[in-house]
Amino acid sequence: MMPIVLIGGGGHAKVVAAIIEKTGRYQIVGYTALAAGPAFRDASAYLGDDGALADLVASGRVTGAVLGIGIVNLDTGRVALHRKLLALGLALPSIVSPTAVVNRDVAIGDGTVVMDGVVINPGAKIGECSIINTHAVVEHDCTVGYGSHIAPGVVLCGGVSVGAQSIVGAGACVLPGVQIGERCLIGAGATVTHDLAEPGCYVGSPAVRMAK
Ligand code: JB3
Repeated sequence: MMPIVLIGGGGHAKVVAAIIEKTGRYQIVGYTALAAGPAFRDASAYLGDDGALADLVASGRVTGAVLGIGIVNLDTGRVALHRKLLALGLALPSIVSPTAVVNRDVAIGDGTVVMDGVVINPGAKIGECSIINTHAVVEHDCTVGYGSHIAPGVVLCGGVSVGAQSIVGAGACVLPGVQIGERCLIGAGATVTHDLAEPGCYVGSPAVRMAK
């Protein structure tokens, strides 16, 4: 089993750790975070902040890493960490829950996590370093860009595309063929009925852009 380090010690890491254990394919050596967090009851699982990563790699204690951070701002958080982990030469496996339904000819990028109860249908392409969160539906021929987060209970209808570093909030619904651009934040429960090209925050049904 590949010895891995989990990045993050909060709520999202707790769920990702449970899914990793269910896959039975990885050994979680521990986690790094800004401070010890609730992800693991065993205090010794906390390996320090990211400054500890280089030694963990050099000693051979870990050969892979999984991003266990959910909501962080688009600029710094998960994407910056993803690049840092790659630079350290760590493998970044994609983690797919055994309870997810991932159909044939679906592509899932490295470092992406697919959580419990997700359905991904044929022809869908999920980019690297993304989160497809609990019970989301990603219909046929959808694309989800690099470093994006599809929150719990979202429905992406057929042929939808979501750009890089965008977040589709919990329970939102995106209608067939709609194109959402990069660095968009879609509010929870929104209904997206037409293309949204400009980065920004969109809320409501139909979703409209929030004034800055
Ligand atoms: O809504 C759902 C289902 N999940 C939410 C998820 C998507 O986002 C969850 O309820 C939370 O709102 C959030 O989860 P997350 O990212 O785990 O948030 P929080 O519980 O605040 O924990 C953040 C963790 O990231 C803490 O352990 C921080 O120490 C850690 N962290 C922040 N920046 C970092 C860094 N850890 C490392 N290793 N490096 C960092 O740069």
